[in-house]
Amino acid sequence: MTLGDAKAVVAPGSELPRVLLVDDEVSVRRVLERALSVSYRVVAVGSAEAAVTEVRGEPFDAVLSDVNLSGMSGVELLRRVRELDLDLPFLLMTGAPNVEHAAHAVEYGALRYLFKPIDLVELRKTLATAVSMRRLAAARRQSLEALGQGAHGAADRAGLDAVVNGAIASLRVAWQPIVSWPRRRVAGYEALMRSRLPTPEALLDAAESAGRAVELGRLMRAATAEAGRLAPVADLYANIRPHDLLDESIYDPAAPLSRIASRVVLEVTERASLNSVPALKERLAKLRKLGYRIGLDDLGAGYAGLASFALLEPEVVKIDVQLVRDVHRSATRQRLIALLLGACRDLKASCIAEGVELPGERDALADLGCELLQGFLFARPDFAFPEPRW
Ligand code: G
Ligand code: MN
Repeated sequence: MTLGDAKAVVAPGSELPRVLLVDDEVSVRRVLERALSVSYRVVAVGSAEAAVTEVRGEPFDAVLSDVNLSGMSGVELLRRVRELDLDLPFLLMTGAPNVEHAAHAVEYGALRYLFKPIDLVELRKTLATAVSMRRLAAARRQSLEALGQGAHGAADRAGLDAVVNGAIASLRVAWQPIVSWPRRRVAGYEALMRSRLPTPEALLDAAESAGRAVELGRLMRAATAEAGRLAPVADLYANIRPHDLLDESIYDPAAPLSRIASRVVLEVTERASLNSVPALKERLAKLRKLGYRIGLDDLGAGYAGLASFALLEPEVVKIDVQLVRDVHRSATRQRLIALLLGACRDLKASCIAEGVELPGERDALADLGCELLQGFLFARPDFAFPEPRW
């Protein structure tokens, strides 16, 4: 190294990218450690458990791991690493090539699958790519988060599973009162999903991407039944999506929420179309036979709201915040809400206006004859059943 060399001005070791090398064979560790230590700070460990401990400590720029570790496979180690670090590039090495296994590993987020004996030129190239990818991935995730997109932040399958597992472990039910304004009484509480992800939408998106939306729905229904036992009033409102109607467990009379079905309004929100649910009428009939009432959520927000009205024949209709906002200042909104209230009356559905934030909105809705109201004006959602402000 000459004085003119850029590396010469860097304090020894301080700026070298850190690589975690995991292999239970001492000889492999020794060879690779020696080969890489010129360009990397290598931490070599002999077991997956030791690797997890290392990842918990100082951050690494890449992991290079054997596929067959005693006690834990390389892919399993990758999943554990993703619980701690969503961006850490992961390279797998194997002595026994297996295409199926390689494809699986790559699906879960292994950047490369290298075959032993390791070609050191290829390894150096791959590691250099990995280190720059790590920096890009972190920057990309931060900018997506700043834009409010990709809120779950996972870039691969192992990361997604880790995010969904963490979110599901932190799943909680928040409650928001639905009030009868003329009576100054709480008419029910809506169960709202909360987790360590920033919004319920982020959790739903992550679960959907991971193919676990049905599982999430089931867990949320069970959590609603469990938390609902402490409710100070009878009526509980639970949100379901069209895919939940395809889950047989929702029709199981022994399911936790089914046991209290006569207290529950299932609010159906349309993310996917209700038209994609086969035998919808029979499914709704089964739910009603269990004792559930059916609610149509967010009427006025989507494209298919009125069609859903006809498909669901709901007992309860919730008018979306988009129609409610500033209703006291808009004759058009007043007319539209009056129309919906008329339709609800004719079809014997009760009607709830949601997203009420202003006294003016509350009074205009009351004047129109909408008695059931929900929104921040009365109470924000909270884990302990919040008392409304009157
Ligand atoms: O569409 P649905 O009723 O499922 O939506 C409930 C969501 O609306 C919850 O996430 C809740 O926090 C939010 N919310 C409840 N009350 C208000 C409100 O008064 N204003 C706004 N903007 N959002 C509300
Ligand atoms: Mn709802």
